[in-house]
Amino acid sequence: MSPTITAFESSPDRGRGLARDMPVRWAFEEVGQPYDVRLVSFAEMKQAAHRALQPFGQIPTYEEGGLALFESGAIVLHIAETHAGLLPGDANARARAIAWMFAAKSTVEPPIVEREAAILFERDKSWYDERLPILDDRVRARLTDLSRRLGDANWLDGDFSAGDLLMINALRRPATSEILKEFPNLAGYVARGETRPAFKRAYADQLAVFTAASNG
Ligand code: GTB
Repeated sequence: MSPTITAFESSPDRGRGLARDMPVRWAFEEVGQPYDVRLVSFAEMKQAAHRALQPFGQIPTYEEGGLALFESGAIVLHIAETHAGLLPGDANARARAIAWMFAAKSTVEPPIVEREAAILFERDKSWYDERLPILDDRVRARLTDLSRRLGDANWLDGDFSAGDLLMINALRRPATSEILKEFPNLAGYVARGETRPAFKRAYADQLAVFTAASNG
């Protein structure tokens, strides 16, 4: 039986692939694993049945057989560990790819998300104009180091891995788009990820959900 994930019934990102079912869909597509999607409304996400799968009342979740998982990073790691294609076979290279997954989630993504939250929720606050440049610089500092490490390589460490998948996913957030332009190699890195056939299939599938909801 195929695994089942949850995604927004009607995504607030209007089908731009910014919600966190996107990296999970992308991972499934990279490894060639078919999957089912159960769409949930905001109200359903907050109910006990969904919270039993996702304690914070969010998407995505993952269910297969006796296993239920939450956290997009943990789900991508599980997919990568149980299928060929997203983690190297060599033990040391595999450990390094997993380190890049953690770097994406715990070093690069947090300042991006913090900047995004300020833009969305603090625009009318008295401190906003002073705070935004501080948040810009925190993002810029991470991207400076990442850009230096990537250099002119295609991917972070050898072949494309789950580390690249999560890193590109973090860099795709709109809060990065202006600052990303200052780092042409990172902009190219994101574009390379987005041209992968697996990315395109995942993107099209989540866009189809939004389009169907809009037309329905
Ligand atoms: N750490 C968790 C993970 O990685 O799985 C975070 C999951 C998460 O943030 N889920 C969000 C959610 O369910 C959707 S992705 N939110 C509902 C809630 O908390 O009540 C975050 C997201 C939402 C919307 C946009 N957007 O509109 O652009 C982008 C990203």
